[in-house]
Amino acid sequence: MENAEDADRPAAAAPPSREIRGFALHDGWLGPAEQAALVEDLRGVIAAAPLFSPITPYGKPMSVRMTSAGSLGWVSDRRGYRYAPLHPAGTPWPPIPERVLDVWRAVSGVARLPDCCLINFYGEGARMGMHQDRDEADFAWPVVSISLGDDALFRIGNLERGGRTESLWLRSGDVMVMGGSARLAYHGVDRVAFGSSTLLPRAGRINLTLRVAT
Ligand SMILES: O=C(O)CCC(=O)C(=O)O
Repeated sequence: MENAEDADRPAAAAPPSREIRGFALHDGWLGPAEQAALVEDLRGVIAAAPLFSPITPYGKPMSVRMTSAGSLGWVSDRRGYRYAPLHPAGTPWPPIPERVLDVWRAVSGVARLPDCCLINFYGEGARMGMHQDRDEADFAWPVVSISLGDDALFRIGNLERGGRTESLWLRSGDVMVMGGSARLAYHGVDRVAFGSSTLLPRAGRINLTLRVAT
């Protein structure tokens, strides 16, 4: 078990291949075999904690389906956005696969491990509106994103809603660290190029975001 001293000690982070507005990109961090192994791990997670279709607190259905691994999962319903210890079916979330934690260890630059891995599944036509990730207790911890499957057009905004934005394509195997000045930047996914990857047998995109929620 991690003690407080270990948790505080920063870990060395692999240098990113590029940085856009503080979003640190590791292009093609995971090779095809590693991506396939991760998908197998995620099949186990989804068997224990099935994907569900969340609704926003305003009653609008989200187009992505989601589930989580870890001691906490992110949920959204009429009661609001929050981290919850149980899946909507009332069961605990399965542990975060070790292979996923290995990515965090390599790129996050911190020794504390995430307590939530949010799994977003984008089927045909799914997207994610511009938002900030701000349901976590302490924004000093980064969020690490892993992309698997179809290419996604990811948009980066500003610390306030609106203003000039920049977009980039996230491809299968790409890893991105949202920390420091990027941690509270608005971001979203405008569209997914459905069928652009052969990683998932019926196409689609999986995005994992690793978060320290508490
Ligand atoms: O799918 C992505 O690349 C972004 C996901 C995201 O922004 C989120 O889960 O908060």
